[in-house]
Amino acid sequence: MLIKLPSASDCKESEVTPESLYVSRRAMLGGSLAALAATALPRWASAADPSRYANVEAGRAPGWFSAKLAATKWQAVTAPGEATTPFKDATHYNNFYEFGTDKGDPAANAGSLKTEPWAVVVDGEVGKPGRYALEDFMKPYQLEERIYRLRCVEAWSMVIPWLGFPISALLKQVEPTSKARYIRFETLQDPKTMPGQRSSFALIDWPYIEGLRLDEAMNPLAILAVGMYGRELPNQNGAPLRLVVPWKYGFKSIKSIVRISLVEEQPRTTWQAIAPDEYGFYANVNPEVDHPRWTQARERRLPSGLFSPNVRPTQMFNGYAEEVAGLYSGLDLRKNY
Ligand SMILES: Nc1nc2c(c(=O)[nH]1)N[C@H]1C(S)=C(S)[C@@H](COP(=O)(O)O)O[C@H]1N2
Ligand SMILES: [Mo]
Repeated sequence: MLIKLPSASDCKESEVTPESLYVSRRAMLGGSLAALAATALPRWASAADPSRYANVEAGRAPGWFSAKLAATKWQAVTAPGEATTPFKDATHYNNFYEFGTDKGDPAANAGSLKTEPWAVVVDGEVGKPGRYALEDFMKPYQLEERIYRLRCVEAWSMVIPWLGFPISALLKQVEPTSKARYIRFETLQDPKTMPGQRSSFALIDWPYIEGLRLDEAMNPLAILAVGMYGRELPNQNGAPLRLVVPWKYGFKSIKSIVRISLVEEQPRTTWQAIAPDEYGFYANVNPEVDHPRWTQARERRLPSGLFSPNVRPTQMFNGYAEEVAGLYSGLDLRKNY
């Protein structure tokens, strides 16, 4: 395959689509699914500044989610000076290879994902392992709105208002043993509803796996999200439960989680397994450490077009250095990319 090298001065979409190079387009079968529901005023409009949520498509939240929403801590973390990415962009420009390799594929195909009922297994080095219905899994947690920058390793970025809770709260519930050093996350594996998993060409060894060091997972910025833009997660964004780690490249933020394990050894994560020279376990956003094929010094903030590419400098740890730099003191970030 011919790979066009981007010049150092730009990061156009046409030149940086690295992750999809690894997943065959021929995998995609089936057509478009569920017609989108009509736009409606979100139910929670009174709970927060409604102007932030103009044009958010109404979802079909399960009862437990609606109940939680009423007790949400709105704007628990904001992104000062940043405009929230329009809902339309955040839900129609996605990476979710289980549903295809083009940015529009997840929105077109993820309607087949069945998110109810949904079970989450917690196992490994924990005092309290278990298998929970999502509704029960969520019981102990208050939802918080976290407005975070999301920076993909492909050099585009967004600003998304998530609804979730800190992983530290989960760890308190499940009681990691003294042997636990990492947390490992696993996405649903279901070739029947995930057409990308039916491909015999894709290099991804399904299911998608991600992981964090335990101290990274304990950082208050690391959350598990069940919603965004004041509603439940759309399927293409990783419904019904996903990770969000805002100081790391987007591929760490694994979608549609069915299993969370506390483990002794560093997990073998999906992108690291595919191309270890390009994608590391840490994957901290770092403008000074380039990807072998393009610069990471800049990013395209969506929405971004030919005439207004909206390119801006990338910030160390995606702008969260104050909160997370201490996790990596003494670590060579060039070697541990
Ligand atoms: N299971 C799974 N999780 C995934 C991915 C994926 O392909 N499969 N893509 C990752 C990548 S590369 C990015 S940039 C983010 C994108 O999240 P978004 O589509 O909600 O913006 O999801 C991440 N989580
Ligand atoms: Mo990504």
